[in-house]
Amino acid sequence: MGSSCSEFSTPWREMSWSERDGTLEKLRTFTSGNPDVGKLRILLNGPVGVGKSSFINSINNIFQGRSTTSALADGIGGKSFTKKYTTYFTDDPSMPGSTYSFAFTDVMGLEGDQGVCTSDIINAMKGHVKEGYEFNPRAPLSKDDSYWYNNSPSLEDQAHCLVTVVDANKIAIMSDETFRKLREIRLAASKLGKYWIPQVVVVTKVDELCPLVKEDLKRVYKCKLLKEKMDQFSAKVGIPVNCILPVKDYHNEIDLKKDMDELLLKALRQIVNYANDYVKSPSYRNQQSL
Ligand SMILES: Nc1nc2c(ncn2[C@@H]2O[C@H](COP(=O)(O)OP(=O)(O)OP(=O)(O)O)[C@@H](O)[C@H]2O)c(=O)[nH]1
Ligand SMILES: [Mg+2]
Repeated sequence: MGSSCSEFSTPWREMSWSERDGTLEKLRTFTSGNPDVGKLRILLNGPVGVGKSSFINSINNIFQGRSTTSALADGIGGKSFTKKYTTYFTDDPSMPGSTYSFAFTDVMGLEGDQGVCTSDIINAMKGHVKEGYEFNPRAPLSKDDSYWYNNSPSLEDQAHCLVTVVDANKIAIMSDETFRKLREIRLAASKLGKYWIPQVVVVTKVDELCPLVKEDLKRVYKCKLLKEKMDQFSAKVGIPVNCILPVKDYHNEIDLKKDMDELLLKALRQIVNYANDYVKSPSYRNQQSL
């Protein structure tokens, strides 16, 4: 890293850096393509402390036009700070009481023996986990727990896009165990009956990976190191690189920054499109539960 950071002469992915306002407007007025699904549910997962909650807060900041803290992020890594299955809606400031047509579900991080069990994430994906459930790393949610286990989830209870969040700086040192868990979750997403839940990867903390990117976020697609990390992650988990999107979350900024918003909204637009394709597909229209 540091001075050894090198760049491609031209960006390897096209990015106009002037789509924020247009994308924001489209997302503000967007409605789900399936009348049975009011809110597209985006399920976040990934290792502890990678910026899952910060990503939700960042998106909320953009839509509120100011700094917010709805999905509380933690300043100290280690154990997972988020412990409950919690769904976050984004308020529409132009219409008090109403929220936009996408919602994020935040779950506990999955690293090591202090992380959430993969079966809990898989159950969350299928819509079996009820709102407010507190994850227990030592014991996954049981089918017999009728208070917290939803036996007959509707399409709306299920995840419509699985978003795996990873820290750009940690990809090289992620344990085999974490990769195994991520792969298991990915395979489960592809094996839900004949249905395939779309998956997107959000790579956070790109500012910490490379000083040139930290200085100017527009250099993100020129950074060789980041491209290497994304390729590495893609190969290990089996997710195509075009489904992997780098961002810098809002964490210590007070004011909104346009380039950060461009990357965050590019990611959100792809996530919402995939989620909508999923609920719009004729195979799901009449399907009540998995
Ligand atoms: N530099 C930088 N720091 C970030 C970024 N995203 C998140 N952080 C910081 O990383 C730390 C962890 O962020 P969280 O959002 O709490 O992570 P999490 O994945 O929700 O963590 P758990 O709920 O504990 O699993 C916080 O100190 C954030 O401020 C980013 O893009 N860049
Ligand atoms: Mg969290």
